[in-house]
Amino acid sequence: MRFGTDILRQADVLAAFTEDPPGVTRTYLTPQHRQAGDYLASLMREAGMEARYDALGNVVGRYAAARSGAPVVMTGSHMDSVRDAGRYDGLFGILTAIACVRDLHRRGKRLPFDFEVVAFGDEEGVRFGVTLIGSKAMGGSFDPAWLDAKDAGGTTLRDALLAFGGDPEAWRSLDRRGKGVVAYVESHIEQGPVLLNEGLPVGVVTAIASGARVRVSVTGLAGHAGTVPMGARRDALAAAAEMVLAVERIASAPGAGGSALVGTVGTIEARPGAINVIPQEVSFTVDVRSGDDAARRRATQAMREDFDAIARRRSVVVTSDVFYELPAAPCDPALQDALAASIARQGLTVRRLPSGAGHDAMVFPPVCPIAMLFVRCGAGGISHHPDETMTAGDAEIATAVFLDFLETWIPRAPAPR
Ligand code: HGY
Ligand code: MN
Ligand code: MN
Repeated sequence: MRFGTDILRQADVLAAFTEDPPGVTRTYLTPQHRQAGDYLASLMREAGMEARYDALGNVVGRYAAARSGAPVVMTGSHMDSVRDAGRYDGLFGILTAIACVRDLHRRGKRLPFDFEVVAFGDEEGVRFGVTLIGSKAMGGSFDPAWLDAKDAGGTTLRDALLAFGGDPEAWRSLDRRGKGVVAYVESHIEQGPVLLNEGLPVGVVTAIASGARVRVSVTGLAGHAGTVPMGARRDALAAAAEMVLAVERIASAPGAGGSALVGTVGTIEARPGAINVIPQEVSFTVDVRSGDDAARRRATQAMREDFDAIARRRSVVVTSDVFYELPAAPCDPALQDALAASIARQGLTVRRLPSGAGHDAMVFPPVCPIAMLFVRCGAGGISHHPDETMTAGDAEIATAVFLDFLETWIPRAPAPR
């Protein structure tokens, strides 16, 4: 194999840069972020690229065009992970692009565009609760208020950036709008079962689902678990449990609208957290997705209204704050067709499919047209889990498709945005 075996070996090396071995957890601006960034920068340089950290800790590799003043094509993905993650989410998109450049450089070939490969430092938002930090700065939607966001230890994003050697005040310098970028094309594992179930190694993404994230806080009244009668309680956790089931009910309702509406409560915390005390404070988060923005907004509103009704009935107080909202990101039809043609040239069936997962690509539409190439996941398509897996053969095919796209796609001048 030209690419696949190396890519999986490199992913194994990166998996060792983790905060909680043998699991894979790598969060923003940590020593593990630095280890992964240094390793990826070394792979980029070996492949014939310039590579550097930018002000927000992303690693930016560049393979210059044959001529100066050429347009820019960007790719990349994220080098951070969720907790107890797999080893291909994000990283595959970086490694496959570096493999393409290594092959071009070995053949002494340059492209009709500057090719930028970005390893984003934070897409998952695990440490500071803010997601897509690097890509949003490049896409022009960075909010400087995030610099005051704090991690669990009370460190602000600003201080963590300074400690990492970044420059928090230079976030504007990352903005790629109006900078000659003509396309952003990201490769990523599917993180679902569609390609696996249909026996296909790769697919072309049609759109990236919209998402909203809600922080919910429920306040009741603590009390002695042995003495407070059931009818006199204001149990914050029992109320929150009803709210969690409301999320599931609303997201599962037939005709809830929109393609693949999903709702997830991924985190919940009860305080004081003692076995013999009625919970007084509960905080949890809701993640709502759909390919249809209106359906996602309707579902989120219905959930919040249910939370209020449950709180009234149980005499507790609930607050809910939508702290993250991103519209669905359609993929450019011409770029989709170019990826489809590259897949067809490999003699493969072309399958177009939506992405239920969010990706760095989804914040690039203000910069340029976007597209994504999916590669099959094994183990039922599981992801955000240690069992996440892919094969060297599929990594080989996806990289060959991406390389074909890079060598055949002709950039148009950047459209005014
Ligand atoms: O949540 C997502 O869809 C992505 O993995 N950050
Ligand atoms: Mn992820
Ligand atoms: Mn990802």
